[in-house]
Amino acid sequence: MAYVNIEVRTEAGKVGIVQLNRPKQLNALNNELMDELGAALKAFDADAAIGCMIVTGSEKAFAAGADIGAMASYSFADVYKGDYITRNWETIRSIRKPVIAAVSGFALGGGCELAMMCDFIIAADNAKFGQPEIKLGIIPGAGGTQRLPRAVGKSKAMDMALTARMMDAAEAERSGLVSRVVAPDKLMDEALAAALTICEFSQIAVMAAKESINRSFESSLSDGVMFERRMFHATFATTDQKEGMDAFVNKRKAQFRHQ
Ligand code: CO8
Repeated sequence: MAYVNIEVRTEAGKVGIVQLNRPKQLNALNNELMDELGAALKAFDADAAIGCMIVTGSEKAFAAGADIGAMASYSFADVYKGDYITRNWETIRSIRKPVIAAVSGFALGGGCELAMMCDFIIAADNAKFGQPEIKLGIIPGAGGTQRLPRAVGKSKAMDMALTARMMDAAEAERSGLVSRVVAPDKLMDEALAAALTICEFSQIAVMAAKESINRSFESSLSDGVMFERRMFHATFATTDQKEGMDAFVNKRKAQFRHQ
């Protein structure tokens, strides 16, 4: 597939990178971009050589939200019956390998929601997160009212969604929305280093850890712990578990074969 709204590349043959590329619109998310993003991530997910993915934007904007111009004239019937802004926003959730969001600049509305759909967020110190949909007479529609309170708690999520105020990178790190903050010129290095670290581990264990953490958001504590226990048991069926433990015992570096 030839991409127009994103740029796709790999690093070290192991990390798949998707860069949103509508700079004039601050990477506003439209159907075409979301189709391309979904296709690129699915292709990386299916590629045995790829162990981790990074989604990023430009220095000024990760993404300033859904494309307001494209949405402006739609009626309730259009958005409810049609597939606009629904058909392809959730593709990223079906990706089984880790996806890191490397966020610089604005991550607003659907941009903040897209970052939150990734597995974790590394932010540049100029990042700004927000759910300003209320200013447009709408509310968040791609999980902002659900994932933001899980990430930062009710009070901050209400504050952001109801007043439209933006959260800077320092507050986002304090609040647990992002895992690390670095200088803008170090953002991709930091994300890449994290991705390459992940690539060194057993892909089966990495996928099982991701699946188990995601399960915690969908289940009771006891069900989640039981799910984790069974996944933990299952890792003992892999050769990677034998390799990882043998390498530790014999004081050598493990060579995982993802089996
Ligand atoms: N959509 C379309 N175009 C945009 C968007 C956007 N979200 N954001 C910025 N742009 C465009 C501007 O129109 C402008 O274009 P032009 O140069 O042709 O006038 C260009 O990008 C640069 O923007 P600004 O001149 O405004 O740049 P500033 O640095 O002055 O301001 C801001 C940057 C603060 C980011 C400002 O552009 C802004 O407030 N943007 C809108 C932010 C917003 O409201 N986002 C939420 C959108 S709604 C949403 O995301 C709902 C998601 C629901 C998903 C549901 C799926 C199922």
